[in-house]
Amino acid sequence: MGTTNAVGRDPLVILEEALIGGISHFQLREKGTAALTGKELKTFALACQKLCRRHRVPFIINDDVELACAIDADGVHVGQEDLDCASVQSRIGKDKILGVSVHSVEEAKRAVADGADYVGMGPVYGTRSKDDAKPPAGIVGIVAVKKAFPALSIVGIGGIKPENASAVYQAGAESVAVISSLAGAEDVRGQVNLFKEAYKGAPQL
Ligand code: 3NM
Repeated sequence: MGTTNAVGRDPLVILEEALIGGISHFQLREKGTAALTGKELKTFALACQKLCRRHRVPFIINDDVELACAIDADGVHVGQEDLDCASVQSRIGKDKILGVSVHSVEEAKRAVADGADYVGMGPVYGTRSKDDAKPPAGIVGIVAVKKAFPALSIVGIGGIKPENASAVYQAGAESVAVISSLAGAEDVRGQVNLFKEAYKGAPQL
């Protein structure tokens, strides 16, 4: 999530509610024309990090390896179009979390070879939160990557809500990454709980 996803609310309040609700990880993804940059972005990132640390939740930064290194974030997430994953791994060090967006078994294979700790697969369903999102792929990609790499942590992303999350978990995703369904929820804490319920009700194959 980033500041532009907060739909008129204070993004730090949304984050804190989500943390209290029990999210396992937080990724700062500050994108778009209204996105914070430079000093303002760093200040915002530090505020997010402080909240995450208080709740002992890993704080991951999307794309911006420099910022992640500067503030000692817990990890970095990169897309296929972004920096090369192996060089990110060497810059952040092996003790940090490295996530990579993948869309096929082939991309997942490379991510694993480059040292990714998890892969993000999406968009599973239709999304309005990413301008350059690919067409929704459903859960088939997750099933294929899970079959090829049973031990790999797969995070489903794109249009995921409590109502459709069970299918994503059942397909083999260890977890789901969500923007609008949480950032837009009236009761953010309650929404996190609904995701947890969906997880409990969907034992992995
Ligand atoms: N990445 P929402 S889809 C950030 O397909 C992002 O890799 C995607 O937001 C991918 O939960 C996406 O609002 C947006 O659909 C997810």
